[in-house]
Amino acid sequence: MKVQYQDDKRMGVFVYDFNNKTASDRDIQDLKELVYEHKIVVIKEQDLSPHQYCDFGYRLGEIEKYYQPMYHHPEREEIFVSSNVSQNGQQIGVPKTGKFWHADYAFMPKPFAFSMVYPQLLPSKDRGTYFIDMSKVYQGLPDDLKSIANESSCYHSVRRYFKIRPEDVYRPISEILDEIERVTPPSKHPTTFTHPVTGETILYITEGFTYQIGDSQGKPQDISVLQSLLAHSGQLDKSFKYPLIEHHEFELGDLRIWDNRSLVHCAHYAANSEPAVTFRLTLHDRYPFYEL
Ligand code: 7UC
Ligand code: FE
Repeated sequence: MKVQYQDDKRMGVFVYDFNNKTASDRDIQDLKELVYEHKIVVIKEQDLSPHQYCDFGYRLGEIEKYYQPMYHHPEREEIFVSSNVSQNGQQIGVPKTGKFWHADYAFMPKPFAFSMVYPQLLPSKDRGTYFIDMSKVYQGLPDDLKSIANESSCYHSVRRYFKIRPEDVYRPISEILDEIERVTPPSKHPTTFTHPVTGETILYITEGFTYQIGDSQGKPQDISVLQSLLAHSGQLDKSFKYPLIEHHEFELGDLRIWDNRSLVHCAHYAANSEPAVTFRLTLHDRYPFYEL
């Protein structure tokens, strides 16, 4: 495999000449190290069946399938399908997923170390992802916010972005809301944690999932503190012009892997409804998600 580095202004590296079939264990190890160090790795010119994609995923870590079957690929339940295309009148996967600032599974007790997205069908333009490096955000916080963040924890829930399923039609909304709280009760994570590999301090908050900040004991704090931390991160900037926001576009054949501990992301969809399909895999590595 061949690694193409970028200038320091943008995250990520490109990897060419990578073939999972012939890759050594050393190559796989190198890839993982690139993800930790550069946060985004785009492997170019990939041509993988769903099975080959999963084979690759299993070499990088422990794949965890999404908790809701509605997202699953019909042949491989490990693959999360984001798609606005129906086949023979049947919707596969879920349209317009992740169109809000989040980190994958932040609302769960153990979020993923790595997320990978492999586009299958792309609109002619405007399909990509916005990313923010939350370790950079932490570094830039004023001291008073830094110490508040270091001494608090946050609560995260999927409730605002839970997607109504076809079978939910005609159900009372209160029943669905109760089900969300039962199946995915809020998760509590420290507001900052140390990345187990890079040692960086991450500000772990997302506009989509984080709904409350608590003191060191978890007692609710004024919401304005969380709002102010979110504002510093750029996640409230609807124009996406905030300096730490990076837009990374997709090209067919790209397989993107990113560090889901340090980055928050927001999917970017074309305004029209051109067909778009991506396959996602989410993985754990052999480290705890965070060290306290
Ligand atoms: O449909 C979606 O946007 C899925 C989202 C609520 N969860 C993605 C994840 O992995 O946290
Ligand atoms: Fe996501």
